[in-house]
Amino acid sequence: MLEKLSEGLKEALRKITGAGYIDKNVLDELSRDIQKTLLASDVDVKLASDLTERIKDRALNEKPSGGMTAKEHVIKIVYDELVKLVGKKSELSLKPGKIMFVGLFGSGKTTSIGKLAKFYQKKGLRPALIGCDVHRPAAMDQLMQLSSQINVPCYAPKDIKNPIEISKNGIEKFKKYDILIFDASGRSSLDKELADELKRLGEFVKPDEVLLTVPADLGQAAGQQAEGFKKLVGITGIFLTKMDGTARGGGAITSCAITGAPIKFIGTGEKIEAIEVFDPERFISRLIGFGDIEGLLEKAKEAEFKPETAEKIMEGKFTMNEFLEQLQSMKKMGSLKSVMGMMPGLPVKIPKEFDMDKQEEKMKKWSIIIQSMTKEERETPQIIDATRIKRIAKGAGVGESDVRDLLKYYEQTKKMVKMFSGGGKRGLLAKFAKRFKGF
Ligand SMILES: Nc1nc2c(ncn2[C@@H]2O[C@H](COP(=O)(O)OP(=O)(O)OP(=O)(O)O)[C@@H](O)[C@H]2O)c(=O)[nH]1
Ligand SMILES: [Mg+2]
Repeated sequence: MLEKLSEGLKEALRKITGAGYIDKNVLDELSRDIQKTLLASDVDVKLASDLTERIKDRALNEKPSGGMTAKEHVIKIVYDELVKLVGKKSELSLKPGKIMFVGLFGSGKTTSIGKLAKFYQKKGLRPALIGCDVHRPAAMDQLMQLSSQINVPCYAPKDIKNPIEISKNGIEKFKKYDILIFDASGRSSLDKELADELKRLGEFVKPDEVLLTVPADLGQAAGQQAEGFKKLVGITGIFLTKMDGTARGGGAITSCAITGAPIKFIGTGEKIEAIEVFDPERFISRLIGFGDIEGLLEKAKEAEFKPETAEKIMEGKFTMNEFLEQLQSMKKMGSLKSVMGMMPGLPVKIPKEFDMDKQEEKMKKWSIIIQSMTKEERETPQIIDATRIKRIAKGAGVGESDVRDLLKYYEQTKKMVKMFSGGGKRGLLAKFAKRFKGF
């Protein structure tokens, strides 16, 4: 997600870290670099230039606080300003309530409803879905299908054509449930008819949240859509979908932030787990490589990935045991790459081959290979020589080249982990991350 933007910002900051001292020239270059990378992500030109002006101005005129070096101070300013650019943090309610989803055709409403229902389910609340899209018969089927997939009850009658009547029945039917999620109709554009229908439905349902799904691949145009819905229908927040696989996410986020309707969630894939709570500070610190410890631990908890393992990895300990643990939870947790992206550490580039998403077969094989190793081999993989490779391959029922493959990948991963954990808890950037937390 947002790899180019992230790389661009990290690269700009790397230059600061590498500069001899901070002067106007260095700051000018930093501004140019940041502007360039923001524009490439479809951020509005004026927004980007105002931002870099503020960064320069503050860097030249403010004194570093709390024993920070001049470089740390500049990085902190960049971080601060980027956080402001992507909006305010909004508190996520975990109380029972009603949530209505609105959005245009294909913006990801139904998919996001599934993700959110699952999200609340994991938090111990009981969600139920109500289908109010009376215009597309297929919409009801889709919602029904989704609900059975995630084991959440759903009321989506195809024979009732009045969304208010459906809501009424649904609310009555799901009295005992905590979170009621309403899937409203969409249209190809926000016209008066759609606005009226959504308003009427809203007046009846009285939702605690009205979430607008907007696809991030619209770039800046996402903000215009959000503005339109905000004016005509009223929304309490934005669910920014399809953040994966678009280079224009920066434009989508910043333009939505301007509307004042907070981004509450982002969708990062088609799968039901591909949902993230949007928190500007965590989002930016991850983007620029300061890590997202909280996010990492939260994910670890969800995936039943032992927190001790996460901690060991952060401390730079990474034997075959941690590697196996990692392989086994990879499917649930997302790729190693995304997990690494959450770790504090040097803003280093992650090679493409670390994207393990599509390598499930290989991961299965590798798990079996590691399970065929002795305790000693797992703890000190360096001792695995040709004879041992032969034995392990035989035991696992795979070729010797598969074992070599695994050892190579393990070594590479270990190197990456070392780079990322960068001196562990005492590492320079880990120190940074801690310091920034206090602000
Ligand atoms: N890559 C990616 N695809 C997504 C995401 N969210 C939704 N989609 C895809 O976008 C397409 C449309 O999603 P739907 O959930 O059907 O959208 P909708 O707003 O309910 O559409 P209508 O009911 O037709 O108005 C589907 O193919 C989804 O898989 C996301 O975060 N990432
Ligand atoms: Mg739908």
